[in-house]
Order: sequence, then structure tokens, then C-alpha cells
Amino acid sequence: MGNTLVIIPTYNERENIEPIVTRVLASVPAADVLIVDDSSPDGTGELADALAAARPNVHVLHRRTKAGLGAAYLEAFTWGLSRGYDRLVQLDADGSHLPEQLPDLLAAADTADVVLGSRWVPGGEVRNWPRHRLALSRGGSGYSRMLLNLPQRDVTGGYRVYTAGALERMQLSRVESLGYCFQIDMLLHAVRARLRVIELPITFVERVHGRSKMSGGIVFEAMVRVTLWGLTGKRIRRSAAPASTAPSRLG
Ligand SMILES: Nc1nc2c(ncn2[C@@H]2O[C@H](COP(=O)(O)OP(=O)(O)OP(=O)(O)O)[C@@H](O)[C@H]2O)c(=O)[nH]1
Ligand SMILES: [Mg+2]
Repeated sequence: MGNTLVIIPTYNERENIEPIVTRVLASVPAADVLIVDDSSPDGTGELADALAAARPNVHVLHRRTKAGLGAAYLEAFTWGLSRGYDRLVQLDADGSHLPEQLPDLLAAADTADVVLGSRWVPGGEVRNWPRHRLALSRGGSGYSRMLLNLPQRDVTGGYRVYTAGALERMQLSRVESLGYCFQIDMLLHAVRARLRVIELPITFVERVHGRSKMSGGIVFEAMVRVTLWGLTGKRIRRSAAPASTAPSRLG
């Protein structure tokens, strides 16, 4: 399966960080974990340091200020690529992405460059989301897919596996989005690099502890960027897009 780095960005995830790291390492014991904390005022960074001190395969990147999910991931990808990891995983700290589904996502990366955990393919599921949150996510995905001509169903999801080769071909220096638009930006770069992208159904579970960092500003950033990309031709020409395999069931 190669060596895997599971990247977990955190901002105020005190109650979530230890359980999620424990679950990740129970599901994929050979993986390394990198927590990327943006100086959380609630002490998440200190808890992460304690986890790293107790377990040799847990590492922590401390960033000075909260600069957004995208910036945290880009620094983590650089960290992981420079250390020779073959597979780099994106996973939220809040328990929305089930680590128990990670072995299947990693196995799928044997035959793909990018694996998207997808809520909106058959077999995918969202638990405990209020109606307005469902509408926002489905609407955002639908708007982006239509404007950018992306064939994938879940273009805003944040549970993904990238091979190192994929990240190296994706021109990460041109990825500039900060909020959840980062996920769309990364997918656009993957498709434009003609990488093989597949979607696997996942079960997404609303967080139980802590607060979402989703904000009006994050939604606004995504709306503006996606609209500009659509209007200025950053959209995908279907003839140039590589085949994306049909989704298959997990487990
Ligand atoms: N390092 C870092 N992590 C962040 C930042 N913003 C969010 N995160 C983390 O990114 C993950 C996703 O953030 P959430 O607040 O759950 O946002 P979301 O999943 O898009 O929205 P919800 O579905 O409403 O929870 C969590 O692990 C957060 O702690 C940030 O600016 N810096
Ligand atoms: Mg969340």
C-alpha cells in the first residue's frame, strides 16, 4: 500500500483531536498522521504535541495564525512530499469523515491518481445535517459542476487521497483558495493535469463536538472564485477531461 500520510487540519478541535487520531491509527496502523494547527486558542496545538510525544507516527505542524484550510493543506503537502510519502490523505478532525472507510479509499488509489470520498454518488450518505446545510452543499456542488463542466458529483468534499505523483503534477503553487473552495480548486487542477480521478461513496456524519468554521465569507469566496473561473475559461473542456471511472460501493 506504500507509505501514507493522513493530514488533519485543526482549528479549535480540542474535543475531537485525540479520538480522531486514535481512530485513524486503528484503521490504518501503518500510516503517519500530520496535524496542522493554526494556533488554536482552545489548546488543540498542545494536545496535538502531547499525542506526538506519545506516538512516533504522529507529527504536528504549528502555524502562526488562522489562515484557512487551503493554506494549511498546501503547507502540509509540501511537508509530506519532501519526506517521500506515496499517498497523502485529507481528513477533517471533526469526525465527519469516517477513518474506518480510509482503507477502501487507499486501496482505490492503487488504480487512480486522486480518490474523492463522495456524498453524492449512489451509496454515499450524509447523517444529521440540517436541511439548509444539505441545500448549501448540494447547491454549491451543482453550481460548480455546471459552471466548470466538472464530471465529478461531489466537488466540495474534503475526504480525499492524492498520490504523490498527482500532487507533483498539479501545479500547487497556482492553488490560491483559502476556504472550502480549496477543494474545488484542487479538483480543477487535477482534472486539468489529466489525472485519473475516481469517486467512492462515503458516509459523512455531522460533527458532535466543537463548532463548524463554515462562514458567509467562505461561501462568498467560493461563489466569486467559481463564477470567475467559469467566466474566464478555467472551466474544463470535456474533450480534454480524462475519463472518470464509475463510482463503486465501499466495503
Ligand atoms: N489549520 C486549519 N484548520 C482549519 C481551518 N479552518 C477549518 N479547519 C479545519 O478543517 C476541518 C474542516 O472544518 P469545519 O469547521 O469542520 O468545516 P466544514 O467541515 O467545511 O463545515 P461543516 O460541515 O459545517 O463542519 C476541521 O478539521 C477544522 O478544524 C483553518 O483556518 N486552519
Ligand atoms: Mg466539518
